[in-house]
Amino acid sequence: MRPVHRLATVAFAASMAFASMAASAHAILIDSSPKANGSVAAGHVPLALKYNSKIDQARSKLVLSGGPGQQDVTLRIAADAGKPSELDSEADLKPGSYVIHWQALALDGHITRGDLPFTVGAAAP
Ligand SMILES: [Cu+2]
Repeated sequence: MRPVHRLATVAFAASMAFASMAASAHAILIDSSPKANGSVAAGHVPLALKYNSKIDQARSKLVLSGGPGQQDVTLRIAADAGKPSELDSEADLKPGSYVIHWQALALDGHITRGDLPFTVGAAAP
């Protein structure tokens, strides 16, 4: 192989590697409120799941399960308030153990899923 061909091959391989990196920019949960396995006081609880990339909020999903009733509730996701990489919601919660089952659609078309467990303790006095 002549050197010029070798160089072209390397450049092509590099561009393919870059393309596959860009295609794998699906959503990874990097922070949340409540924190995973964290605890918050009972009452009105803001919920925020923060991702490493922009989310299609209209086609993502948050389902809350647990608590005294143990039934699943689909949470309303707040419209983008200048936070395109977050899924934000809120709930009035009694003491108990909860899990948010989240499903996030990233702009690359990939869906990721995960669970965010947390505990609600007695209301602050
Ligand atoms: Cu992806």
